[in-house]
Amino acid sequence: TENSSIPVSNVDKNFTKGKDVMGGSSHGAVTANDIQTLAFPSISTADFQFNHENASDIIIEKVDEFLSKVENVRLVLVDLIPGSHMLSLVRAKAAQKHIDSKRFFTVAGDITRLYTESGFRCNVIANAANWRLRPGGGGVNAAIFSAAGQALEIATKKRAETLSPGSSVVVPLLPNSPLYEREGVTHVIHVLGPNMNPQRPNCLKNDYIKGCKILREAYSSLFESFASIER
Ligand code: AR6
Repeated sequence: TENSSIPVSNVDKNFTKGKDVMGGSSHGAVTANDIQTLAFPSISTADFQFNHENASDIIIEKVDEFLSKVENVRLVLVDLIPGSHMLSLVRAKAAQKHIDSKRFFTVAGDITRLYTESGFRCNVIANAANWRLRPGGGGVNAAIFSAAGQALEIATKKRAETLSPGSSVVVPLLPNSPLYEREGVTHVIHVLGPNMNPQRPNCLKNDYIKGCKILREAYSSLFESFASIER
């Protein structure tokens, strides 16, 4: 599905100032858009039907842990759905925990159009993938594979054939990929989260002990992959 008509709302004021920047850090001040930024969707909470309260607790825990270890990075949780339940849960919990709102915030919009729709540059985006790392299937996976062009499929296959739940793989984009050219996205990180949907492979049948463990591993793996990308 093509969702490009949905406006980006709720965009944090901290980054819109840096709109002019594209590799402009050699002159003058570092602006918000120069900071290594990972945009990520909420893993497992739509098609994979993971409980939103549990998922939002885990996002907050993992974001907090990562930001206290790694400097000069920003994390942005993105959801296409206006008035997203996940985004409101996460925003409330982030405020409660006093997480620095310049380093972690939420954006309502299409993760494949953050720059063109809001002037917000994220050099890395995460994908809530499937275990075969295949395009399509709906959700954010279909959106990212279609926005990046066929080259993403080929580049992905070079890195990995499959993913196990809780793990991730970094795929660099070629400069001629539409996502790179148009949005400034240099890498996609595929992540496979835990699945609670009986119609999808590896269903955990509401085992939230296992499910939460795998979701924690998924975010740890995602953030470590992000930190490992060469600047
Ligand atoms: N931009 C930003 N967020 C989005 C977009 C988008 N273009 N599209 C969806 N979301 P889901 P999962 C949000 O279902 O639950 C796929 O078919 C969505 O609102 O994409 O991990 C894969 O192939 C939700 O908050 O991923 C797997 O088989 C979040 O992205 C399976 O679904 C994740 O929703 C993975 O299921």
